[in-house]
Amino acid sequence: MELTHIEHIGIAVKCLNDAVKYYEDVLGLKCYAIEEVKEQKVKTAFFKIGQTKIELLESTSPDGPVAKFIEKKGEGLHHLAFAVNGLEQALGEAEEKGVTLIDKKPRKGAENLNIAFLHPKSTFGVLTEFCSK
Ligand code: CMX
Repeated sequence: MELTHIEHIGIAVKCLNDAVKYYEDVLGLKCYAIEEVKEQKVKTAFFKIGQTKIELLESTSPDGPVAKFIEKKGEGLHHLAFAVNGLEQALGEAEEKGVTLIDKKPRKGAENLNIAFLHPKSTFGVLTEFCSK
C-alpha cells in the first residue's frame, strides 16, 4: 500500500466550543471549518498545520462512538488518519495481512473524503483511518 502523509489527527473532546477556543487562543491556529457527520454522530472542527489537519470531535449523541470513547478513556487522542493512494486496495491488503477492518468498503467522511477505519485491536491500540479524495 502507499500511504502518503498523516491526513489528520482526531481528538475527542466533550465541548467543541471550549476546545476550539484553546486551539485558537492558546495555540494560535484558525478553525477553518465546522461540520457535522450525522452518520458518525459527531460534530467536527478542523485546523491545519502544514499538510496535516487536526480534527476535534464532539459527540452529538450519548451512544455515538466518540461519547463511548470519552466515557471509557476520557478526552484525548482518538484516531490517526493516513492519506492513502488506492484506498480499496490498501484495505484489501490490510485485511489480507490479518488486520480487522471496521469498514470493508470506503464510505464518506468529513470534508467529503472517502474513508475507512481499521480496528484498534489489530493496530496496537490506535484507531486507524485511511482517507482518499
Ligand atoms: N482508540 C483506541 N481504542 C478504542 C477506540 C479508539 N478510538 N475506541 C474504542 N476502542 C477500544 C475500547 O477501549 C475497547 O477496548 P476493550 O475491549 O479493551 O475495553 C474496544 O476498542 C471496543 O470498544 P467499545 O467501547 O466496546 O466500542 P465498540 O466495539 O462498539 O466500537 C470501534 C469500537 C472502534 C469499532 C468504534 O468506535 C468505531 O467504529 N469507530 C470508528 C468510527 C469512529 O470513531 N467515528 C468517529 C470519527 C468520525 C470521523 O472522523 O469522521
